[in-house]
This record gives sequence, C-alpha cells and structure tokens, in this order.
Amino acid sequence: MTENNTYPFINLPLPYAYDALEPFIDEQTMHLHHDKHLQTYIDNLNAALEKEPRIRQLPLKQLISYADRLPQPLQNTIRNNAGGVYNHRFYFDQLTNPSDGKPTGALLRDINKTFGTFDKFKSDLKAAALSVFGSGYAWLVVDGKQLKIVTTANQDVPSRYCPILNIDVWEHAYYLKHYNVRADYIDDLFQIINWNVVEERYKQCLIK
Ligand code: MN3
Repeated sequence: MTENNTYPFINLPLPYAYDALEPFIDEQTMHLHHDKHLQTYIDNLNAALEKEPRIRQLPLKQLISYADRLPQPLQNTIRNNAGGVYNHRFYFDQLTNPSDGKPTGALLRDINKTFGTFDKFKSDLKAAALSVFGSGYAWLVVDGKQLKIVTTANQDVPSRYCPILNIDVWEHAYYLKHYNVRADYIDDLFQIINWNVVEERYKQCLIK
C-alpha cells in the first residue's frame, strides 16, 4: 500500500532496485522514469497545491475526482499532475523481477472467462496499448464485477472503474531501449508483472 497520500507529496522509492527489471526494462529508463518524470509530476502537484489551501489536504484520488470542479487552468494542472503521480505509482508498484508468472486463482479464472485464454487476454491488452494515439495508458479494470480493458489519454485516470493493471505507453517508458517499437516494450512488460500485486488489487476491487 502506498503511504503519502496527501500534500506534500514525496517520491516514494521503488519497491525494487533500478536494475531489477533488466533485461526487459533497463536501469537507465527506470532512473529517468522514476527520478525525473515522476518527480516532475510530484513537484508540479506540490507547487500547485501550495497556492491552493482549500484543496491542499485532499487525498490523491480525491484531488483527481475533484479536479473537474476546479476552474481552468488549475483543473488541467491538477488532473495532469495528480494523475501523473497516481498512474506512475500504480505502474511501478505492479512490476517485479523477471519471472514466468501469471495470475492464479480467481483472477486467472475470471480472465479466462472474460477473454477466453490468458494469451488472448494478453493480445487484447497489447492491442489496446498499441491503439493509444500519442501518450496514455492501457488498463485492466473491474467494471462492477466484470473485467474489462480500457485506455486513457495523457495522465487521465479511469475513474469510473476500479483499475488493477496499467501499461504506461508514453515514449519515456520505453524509448531508450525499445526506440519507437511500442509492441516490443509491451511484450517485455508482460515478463515483469507482479501478479501477486494485481491479484490483491482484484480482491480489493471485488469487495468495494
Ligand atoms: Mn510514464
């Protein structure tokens, strides 16, 4: 579970070493992605909240859902930067050392029920991730009790659903190693998913 849910936001350390995801995600990408890109969202969010005492104490997810009611340009600033913090923490927390892992138990059963097979699920999620034009994310979410794949643009969060897995398809997530070949990055990402984390999220979504 993530601590530090309110202002001032800090960049929590990765739950593994920077080189832990090699050879699928390289160490340099992890340094840039976590220490520079995520840090920038955190700094920008803190700078915006410093000037907005009325919303400063809202937890991260409430900031995101409240953003719609804020005047422009504060609305965009909060949506993009609070979303950037939430989405990146969510992404980093679900990764782990390479393994042949796949989900077990209820999650595997329900993936098979929804998508046919685990391989079909992976190809559907990959297709969704490839379909994101420009920057954004592909997600595995729970909609009511139903698994579903959705995509979001920029740093938007799929607020209508309970998310359990995301794929960051911003080029900064893969460009150093995979260049422009997003498909190869997605294949590599499937080698480093921490399915225990995803299964735990699934359990939490189902009891909401
Ligand atoms: Mn990113």
